Amino acid sequence: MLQYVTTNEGKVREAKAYLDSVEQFEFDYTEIQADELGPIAAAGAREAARVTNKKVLVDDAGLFIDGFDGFPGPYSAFVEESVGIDTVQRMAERELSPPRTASFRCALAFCEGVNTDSTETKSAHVFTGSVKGKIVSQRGDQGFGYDPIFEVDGHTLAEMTPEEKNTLSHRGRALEAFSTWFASEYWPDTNQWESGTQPNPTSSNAYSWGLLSGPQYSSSWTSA
Ligand code: ITT
Repeated sequence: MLQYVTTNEGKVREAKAYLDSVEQFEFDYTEIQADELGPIAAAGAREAARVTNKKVLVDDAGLFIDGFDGFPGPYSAFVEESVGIDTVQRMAERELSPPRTASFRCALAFCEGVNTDSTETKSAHVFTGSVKGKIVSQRGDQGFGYDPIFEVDGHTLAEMTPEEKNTLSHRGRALEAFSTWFASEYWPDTNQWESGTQPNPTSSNAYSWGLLSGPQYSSSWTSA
């Protein structure tokens, strides 16, 4: 079973709509200060895996508004909690001309604990997904966080079910990249979708995705 390390039930709902063997795991990892989501998720995954010695996934996400140079980006949680999404939408409406473009990004970091022959924590693998959209007045009552003010192809993310959101969202794309890599890594000789991280068929289209590389994590998977 994969442990989805988050306090956010909305993220878990979307992960469960995509992967079979995943459960919410509340672990308070240290959030490092960084401009990008990948290193934050990777450091969190390594810490959670080191302490628990379980297979963990850490999901760090953020809204990057083009006209605000990517703000709130890695500070999205702080901004949502302190001023709220309505204020973000009104700021965008007041300061920016339409179409008020933005992207939502997700970095999903996987780590599986410590090496058996040493006490070293294994590297984290980081999978990213992003989706372009625009900031609009609130619509819809599904989803969570910034979903009501983020529109993609004429619908806000809050107007979609978790399954619909997964087919085009930042998280859906990161989950797709992760599950493809995970199946090839753990069941290279079998039908990769037989067990474990079985993707929901509605989400199995080819998506754009990316792998990050750096000292804290490795990217041993290359694009198909
Ligand atoms: P954890 O750190 O415990 O996972 P969190 O909600 O703080 O929970 P993030 O730091 O990744 O997670 O989220 C940053 C902000 O972006 C936060 O305000 C979320 O509500 C929001 N957010 C994350 N994913 C989102 C999504 O798919 N749709 C809308 N808002 C999202």
